[in-house]
Amino acid sequence: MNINKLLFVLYLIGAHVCCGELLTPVGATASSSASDTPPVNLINNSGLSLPISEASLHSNEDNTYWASSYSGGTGWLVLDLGSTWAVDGAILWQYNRPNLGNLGVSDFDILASTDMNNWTTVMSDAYLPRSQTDTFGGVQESDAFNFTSTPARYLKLDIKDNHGSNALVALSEVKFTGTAIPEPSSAILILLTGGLIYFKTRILGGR
Ligand SMILES: [Ca+2]
Repeated sequence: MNINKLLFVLYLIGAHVCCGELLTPVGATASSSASDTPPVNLINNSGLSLPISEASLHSNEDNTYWASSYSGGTGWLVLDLGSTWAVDGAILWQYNRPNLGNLGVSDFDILASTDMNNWTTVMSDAYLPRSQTDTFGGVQESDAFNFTSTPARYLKLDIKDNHGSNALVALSEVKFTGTAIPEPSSAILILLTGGLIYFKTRILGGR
C-alpha cells in the first residue's frame, strides 16, 4: 500500500469509525426530588470510584444519588450535555442503598432532543436490573444501553416503573456515550481533504 492509499484509509477511519467518548451531562432536572437527593447527584461523579470511566463503581453512601419525592415509582429526568453530540448510548449506575433495591429504576424509555421541543424516542422499554449490592459488596457496576447514533443535546429518561416500591424512584449516576459533531466549516474541510486525497490517489494514478 502506498502512502496515498494509507492516507485515504486513515481518513476513512477517522471520519467514520472514530471513537465514542464518555459524556458527563452538565445539567440535570427531574420530575421531583427530595431536598437531600437532588438530580445533580446523578452528574457530579458523587459516589463514583476513580478514575472516572464506564468501569467506575458507585458507592452506597448518603447524598450520592437522586431520589424522587413520593411518586408511585415513576418520574422523568432530563440531562443536558451542554452542546449537541452524536449520542449512541447511556451508562447508568443503579440506586444501591442497602435493602432498598425496590426503589431503583426498572422500566424506562430514552428520548433525544437538540432543542427541548422536538423529541425522538431512541430506546423503548429498556430495563435496568435491580442493584446486586449483596453480591458486589455494596458498590454498583454500571449498565450500558446502546442505541442508534442520534444528534442530541438533551436526553430524557422517562421512568415508567421501579423494582416494586409504590413510594419513590431513585438512581445513582448517569452518563452517555457519543462522538463530536464537526462544525460546518470543519466538516467541509474534512470532505475537501478526503476528496483531494481520493483525487490524487485514484485519478492521478497514485495507486
Ligand atoms: Ca452519584
